Amino acid sequence: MTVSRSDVEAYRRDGVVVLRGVVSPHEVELLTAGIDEVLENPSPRAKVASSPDDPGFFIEDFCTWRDHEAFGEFVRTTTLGDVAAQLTDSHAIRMYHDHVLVKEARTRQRTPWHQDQPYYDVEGRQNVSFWIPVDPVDVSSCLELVVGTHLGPWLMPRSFLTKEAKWFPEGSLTELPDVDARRGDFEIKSWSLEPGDAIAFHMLTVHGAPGVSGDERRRVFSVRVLGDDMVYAPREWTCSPDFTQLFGDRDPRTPGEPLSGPWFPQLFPR
Ligand SMILES: O=C(O)CCC(=O)C(=O)O
Repeated sequence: MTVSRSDVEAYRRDGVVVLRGVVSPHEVELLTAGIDEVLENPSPRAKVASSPDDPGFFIEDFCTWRDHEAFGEFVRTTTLGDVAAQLTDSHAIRMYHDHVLVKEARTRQRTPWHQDQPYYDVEGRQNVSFWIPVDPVDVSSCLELVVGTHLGPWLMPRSFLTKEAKWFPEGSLTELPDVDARRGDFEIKSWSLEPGDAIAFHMLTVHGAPGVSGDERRRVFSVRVLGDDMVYAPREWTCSPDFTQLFGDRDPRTPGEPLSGPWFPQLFPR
């Protein structure tokens, strides 16, 4: 799987690039089956991210790939590790985690603007999140990403619905700008996507998403991967996803070291 020079340059310059047809039809089938299983039987980590009066429904789940064989096959066979190695100039790529994000038809709830890395327990710059829809996504319902924000700074993470500072302490990071109030001041990217397409973005790229209109369903599997300089950075607070809850007192990670163990398989080279 060779990524074009212009896609690599776009990723490094903008912190986001769209990759057309990078997921095969069989892989789309696997991801669809896995997502539908998660919807039937969410994990204890699942969160409803829409309010009760929303005409639709937004649910997220995390770290589900080991519970669903369809996701397991995807993780064992995907070539996205090779893609990430090229985007990040890494020799090796490991899985960090999966994230299922489903907005049912007519979901009004926006995904607020945020960066992902401040919620995580990893440091380093060589990383990629792949946002992979299994349904066609119109540009009006697509993830939106603010070009160049992957260069920093880290911005204050808050809980999506109640806006609480549950990660970094109040005042310790700059607040996110009000992107919606000043959209003209930012370069914002989003696309219409078909199953098989993916958006690759950096864990510091500011992104958000509208609700979904009409009868569209927006089922997404996202896989987050780590390149050469990414290391475990334990925090004093509970991160999202909360790996400590999965590991109990058998956390295989060493502070300052790359992640290893069965939750973090190497995706490239195989
Ligand atoms: O799918 C969404 O609505 C938001 C996605 C997101 O925030 C992410 O993939 O990190």
